Amino acid sequence: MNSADKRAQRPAVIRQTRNSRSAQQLNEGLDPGLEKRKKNPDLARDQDLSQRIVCGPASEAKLSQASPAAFRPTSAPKRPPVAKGCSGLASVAQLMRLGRCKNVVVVAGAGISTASGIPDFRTPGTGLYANLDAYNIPYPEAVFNVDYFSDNPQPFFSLAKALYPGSHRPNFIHYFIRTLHHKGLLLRMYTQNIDGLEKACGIPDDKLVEAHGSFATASCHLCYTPYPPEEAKHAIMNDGVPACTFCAATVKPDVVFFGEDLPQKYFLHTKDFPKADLLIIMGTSLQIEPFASLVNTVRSTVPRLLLNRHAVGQFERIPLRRGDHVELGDLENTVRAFAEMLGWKDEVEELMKRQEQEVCSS
Ligand code: CNA
Repeated sequence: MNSADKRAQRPAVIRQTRNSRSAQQLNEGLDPGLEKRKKNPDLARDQDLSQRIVCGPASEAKLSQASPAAFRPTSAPKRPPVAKGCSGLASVAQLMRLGRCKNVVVVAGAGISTASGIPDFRTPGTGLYANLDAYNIPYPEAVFNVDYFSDNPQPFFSLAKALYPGSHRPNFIHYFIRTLHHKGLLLRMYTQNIDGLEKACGIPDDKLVEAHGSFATASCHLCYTPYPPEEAKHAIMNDGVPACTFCAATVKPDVVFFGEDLPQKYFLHTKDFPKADLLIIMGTSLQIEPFASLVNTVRSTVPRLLLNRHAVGQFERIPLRRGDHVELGDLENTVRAFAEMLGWKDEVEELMKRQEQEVCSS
């Protein structure tokens, strides 16, 4: 059976692909600025940021076109930090203490794992996009471009070596989310992260949607034949290239690349978001679709709390949507403050200490 037959035999499913507009254009060969960006990586980064925003909801696109500088990593946030004493955090903590939030949806990105020592994408200086020289690629997103991978898997494999689960441990933020689950308040966590730290801290599988896949499984990037994940890891960690046992094409961990389908579990969002009574958005720049638009699908009366270093997406707007709250600053400090307001700090710390000790002693 050839790979086309194999693809035809896959069950009919609803498909949603991971996208940024720039990646889409590159896949379609419609990217007139590519040559210029190859010569000037700074221009590449700035263009990628602004193009990606345009692929969000139309209203957001309008906003970003009017003020593209707001999305540049080096510019100061437009929104001043919220004054102490009347912060969004305190308002939401009060709602939670009153028992008004029993179906909490958490949407997270790379910013929840920087405290575990894993760089995010876009933080200037430390983010992976600022440190890609060593990978010798024409533009940052190439590392997650499936066509580029087909020709040259090495840049992704080099990055994978750093990101493979095992060398990093969950931090207070992950354990805070697990505590939400312990208290019966977590409807679901939607993460863009591929580091596996949500599972490592004990958030159960049925409460977790890893929207951009993970390293837990691996398969052929062409015919999708599954491949033993431990063997793939062994090959990649030893600078080898795992090859498909069926068609000999390169195997990759099932991390979702630009243009690839999101896992079927992602579609739980159609049930979860309308049911949510609180949305917490943490550590994401909300630049990757379709994930970024999820935050617009809760009911209009539902409070949304953004915890991040700077305002992103619709949260840059002033005034905010009624029920929107923003708390800016270092995420671990913010989440510690949140836990304290809820009276959960000791519990989270205890849970974290116990589990991390168990891991150390096993
Ligand atoms: P991003 O675009 O790099 O954005 C991260 C956001 O978090 C930025 O707005 C940062 O300002 C913010 N942030 C970072 N550290 C902190 C901190 N300590 N305190 C407060 N805010 C902070 O990453 P996104 O997740 O939005 O982009 C989606 C990509 C990133 C996904 O496809 C992931 O697969 C990919 N990624 C994942 C990991 C991981 O698994 N840990 C690491 C790097 C990239």
